[in-house]
Amino acid sequence: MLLRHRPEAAGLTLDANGWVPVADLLAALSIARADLDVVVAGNDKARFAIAAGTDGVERIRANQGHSRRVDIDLGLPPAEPPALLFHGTPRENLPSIMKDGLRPRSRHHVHLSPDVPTALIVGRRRSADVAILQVEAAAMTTEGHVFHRSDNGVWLTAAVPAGFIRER
Ligand code: HQG
Repeated sequence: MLLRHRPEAAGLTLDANGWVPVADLLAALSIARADLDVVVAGNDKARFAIAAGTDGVERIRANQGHSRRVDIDLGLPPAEPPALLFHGTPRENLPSIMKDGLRPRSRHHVHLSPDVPTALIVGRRRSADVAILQVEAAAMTTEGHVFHRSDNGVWLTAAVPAGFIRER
């Protein structure tokens, strides 16, 4: 939450790539390093990365999913996606998606899953009635759309035009 959506609520400032010193986060949350390690290791989606910078300072960031209002650049290189990627969404969104395509909404990117089971899990966060969409990702790249793969395997792109989407 703090690292992706409201860092300023805890007095934290993310650097341009979304990193914050581990020591600052521990101080802001009043928790011990061991507690943080349990959270990071136990996270089901490997949401967080910890790395030492060239200055020797250990920093932490979220791997993906930042709010658009948090102005950071993950610095992920463009990546060649597989032929198909998947997206799980409440069925009620389908008319709008088939008209306007997939939009990033409040996030920096549209999030796409590498397989159907993962897309189902994402969709079920929001609804019991989930539609699974198939996105022709490789075809999108031939028309200039750029993809990135986050460190936890989520595929990111700016938007998906409706023509590349069909329901499975
Ligand atoms: C929908 C979680 C109508 C879109 C998950 C989705 C994921 C449209 C919702 C990650 C639309 C946005 C991302 C359109 C998009 N018309 N509905 N034109 N375009 N939508 O949460 O993909 O916990 O921002 O289908 O596990 O659900 O954050 O995106 O239902 O990996 O780490 O608008 O969030 O990870 O919802 O989930 P979200 P998402 P974290």
